[in-house]
Amino acid sequence: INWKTVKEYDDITYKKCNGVARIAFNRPNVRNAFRPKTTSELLDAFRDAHEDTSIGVVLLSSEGPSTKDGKYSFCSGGDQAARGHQGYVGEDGYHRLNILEVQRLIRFMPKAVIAVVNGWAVGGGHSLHVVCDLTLASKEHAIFKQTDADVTSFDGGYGSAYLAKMVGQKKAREIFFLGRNYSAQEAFEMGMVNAVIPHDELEDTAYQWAQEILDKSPTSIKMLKFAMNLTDDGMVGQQVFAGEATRLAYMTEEAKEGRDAFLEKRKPDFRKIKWIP
Ligand code: 1HA
Repeated sequence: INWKTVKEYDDITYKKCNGVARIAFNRPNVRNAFRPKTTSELLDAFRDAHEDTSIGVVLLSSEGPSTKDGKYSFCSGGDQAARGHQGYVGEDGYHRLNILEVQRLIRFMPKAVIAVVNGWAVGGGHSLHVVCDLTLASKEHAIFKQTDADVTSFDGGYGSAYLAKMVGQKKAREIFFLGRNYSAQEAFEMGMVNAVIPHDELEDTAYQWAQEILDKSPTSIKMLKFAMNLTDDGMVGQQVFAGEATRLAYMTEEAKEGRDAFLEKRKPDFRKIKWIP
């Protein structure tokens, strides 16, 4: 895969190749925990991938392993060393929780986002994989774990409530209430992982899945993602889905008539349009 670096960051790497963007955590020595700088960089990269019309699939991955002990991690959630009394403190001194904005970008992006879990997916890092459209996990190194209740945190949105839709209420409560470790295989059996992949093949497999998606109709993928989001996202889900419906309506003859009539300062002639059942 001929990845080209898009932009240099401190806490993440950002590359593109052949319709695929790869955004990866790059703090392997703290298990890829995110601090405010990390989330700002993630927002910047995700916004670029969102706007880039040549990109159809985003891989959310991680660099590693740790140079300290050779262990792999996807993401261990909020950096506890950067945590103040009201949130995570950035260089500007403000307390923030903007990983939730990253979650929303993933959720509402009109493209597929694949979590490539090559090691620990813990706390807010676990929630990130939950919100991605698909999850691929390393057979040898992926470990799924929810530590929110160990550190007085709780992702009460997608991380928990949406997880419960995915793995069932009992299992989701077990994951959060007991905070145990789950292997890639166990996560697969629960329904929160799409495939368990030998570690050495994980990145290539994710890229190959992305290429398969890129062979599909972009409008179909987008509408299907938003349709599947809709019932869980309330009025915002309806807004996002309906926005795309509006775009399709704009492409019709009657939309052209409506626009032209306004610009020509005349009454639109919608009578010529058929009421197709
Ligand atoms: O839930 C939310 C939010 C909810 C709503 C709104 C916003 C939210 C934002 C964030 C979050 C959260 O993410 S809360 C959950 C925060 N994360 C954690 O509680 C996980 C903490 N880490 C661990 O439990 C373990 O490190 C581990 C299971 C991921 C890995 O264990 P392991 O392999 O035994 O490694 P360990 O020795 O513990 O860690 C290696 C190094 O990485 C340590 O540093 P060192 O002693 O080498 O100097 C360790 O301190 C560091 N590290 C690991 N995770 C974090 C971390 N440093 C800071 N923050 C971390 N999360």
